[in-house]
Amino acid sequence: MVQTKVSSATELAYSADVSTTDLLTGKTATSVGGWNSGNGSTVAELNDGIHGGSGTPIEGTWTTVGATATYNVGLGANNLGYDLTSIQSIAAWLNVGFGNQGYTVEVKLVGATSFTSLATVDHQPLGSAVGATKVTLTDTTGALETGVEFIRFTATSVNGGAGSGAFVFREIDVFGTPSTTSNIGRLTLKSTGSSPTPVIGGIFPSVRMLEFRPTTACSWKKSVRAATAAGEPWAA
Ligand SMILES: [Ca+2]
Ligand SMILES: [Ca+2]
Repeated sequence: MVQTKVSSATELAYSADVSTTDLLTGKTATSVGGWNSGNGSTVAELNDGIHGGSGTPIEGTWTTVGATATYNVGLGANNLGYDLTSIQSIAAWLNVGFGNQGYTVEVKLVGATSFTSLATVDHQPLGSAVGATKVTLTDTTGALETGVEFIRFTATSVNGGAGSGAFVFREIDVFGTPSTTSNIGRLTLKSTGSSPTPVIGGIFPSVRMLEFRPTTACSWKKSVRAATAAGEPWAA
């Protein structure tokens, strides 16, 4: 996970960077909660493709600590979800440090029953001044995660709690391509910490049984593998 963080003392510095073609374009959050709807702020402005101007009414989405928005990015062309290639978030305001930003990202993979943490962002270079911030999340592997069907953003406290710890999102853009590799049946181990590193394969001495749960109706094909090494239990 690579977090690229930039900032500007010019409130509208990143106006031209908002995308109108990312995965959230045209989508309505499937679940929302906790946002501040005062002064014209709406949740829809998180992903409406518009940065917006200065001052009120707010042309953006005013956070509260813990406010959430969940989006269904879909199953994609291959019914395997999406490979997320990057996420871009822009915050901006004319004073009181509302151009700083802090949030978490979680994803739910196709076939999964719960969300898992993808990133924690904390970018507060403005102090209490006017300005804008932009964070871009990428990964050296090319994909932040594969097989993603849902993505959830949760605002966290900024400015040391001043202004109720709030800020003003101007846009969140999520970029990706339809997955071509299934997460179903793939065993993925991740290290702990704020930036887990996926490890595919390896030795799993404690694994006795793998359960495969298809998300759509399918037929099973029995495959028998010849034993190539002593002690391979699946070849019995
Ligand atoms: Ca917007
Ligand atoms: Ca957008």
